[in-house]
Amino acid sequence: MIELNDISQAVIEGNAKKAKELTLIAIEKNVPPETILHKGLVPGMDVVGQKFKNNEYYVPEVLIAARAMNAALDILRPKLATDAANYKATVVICTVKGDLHDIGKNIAAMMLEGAGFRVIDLGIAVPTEKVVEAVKLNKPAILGLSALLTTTMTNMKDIIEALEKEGLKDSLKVIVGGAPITEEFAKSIGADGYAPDATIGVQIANALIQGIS
Ligand code: B12
Repeated sequence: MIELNDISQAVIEGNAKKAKELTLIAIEKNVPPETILHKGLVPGMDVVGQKFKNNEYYVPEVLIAARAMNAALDILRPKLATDAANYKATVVICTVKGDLHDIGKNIAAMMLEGAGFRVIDLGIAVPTEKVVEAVKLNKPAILGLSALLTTTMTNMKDIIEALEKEGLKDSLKVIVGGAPITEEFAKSIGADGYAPDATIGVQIANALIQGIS
């Protein structure tokens, strides 16, 4: 019997091979992908975050754990995805300029995909001009922005201002997320939604596209 704790442990140890193997075994045993994500992988990363905070882990250990987490997410992604014909709306998502944290953004992207959105992921440390370009090109209903650093969260404001300047803001809704973000901050920069986690992100995205259509 596969223990979800073992999956958490593989992330904590930064053992990508084990994290992938255990995720595959769990899928074979019909453990729902959402359960593997929320009861296995995410709690593992939470422990890593705690250890980093308490100076038990340093950047290299965190990086190795993040690789293990992302390797397992790669396996889960197709299991959560919806087929192309049934997309509800397009979401462009990225981590903002100067910020390399992508685990939360990847989870949000995956959950949105699983909920029926077409997700265009621009990646990490994306310059404001690139975001604006991608909005022009893909005309998404929703733009999802992630920032994990207090020094980079202000770049979300720059993006919203740039979209306003180009006359693009009225045609889409912006959802912001990431550990330092708060509801107040989201409001203060003119975002349409704040997602403390990916599940709430999906709920907000669903509510916002109803408002659009
Ligand atoms: C992993 C990690 C790293 C890894 C990142 C690897 C990777 N591929 O992502 C590495 C080692 C590279 C790293 C580097 C650094 N890090 Co770091 N890192 C973390 C850590 C431990 C975990 C973050 C994480 O993945 N959490 C798990 C995910 C699942 O949670 P999440 O990101 O919050 O996402 C959820 C929600 O927020 C939400 N969400 C997030 N984004 C979005 C977007 C949308 C659209 C939606 C809908 C939802 C959503 O949904 C997600 C899932 O539910 C945090 C600690 C913490 N408590 O957050 C520090 C932390 C963020 N890092 C920190 C720091 C200081 C750094 C460095 C500056 C360290 C250094 N000295 O070099 C560098 C900066 C590099 C850079 N330029 O970005 C600080 C930030 C402090 C601050 N106030 O700014 C933290 C808080 C640690 C700490 N307590 O000091 N880090």
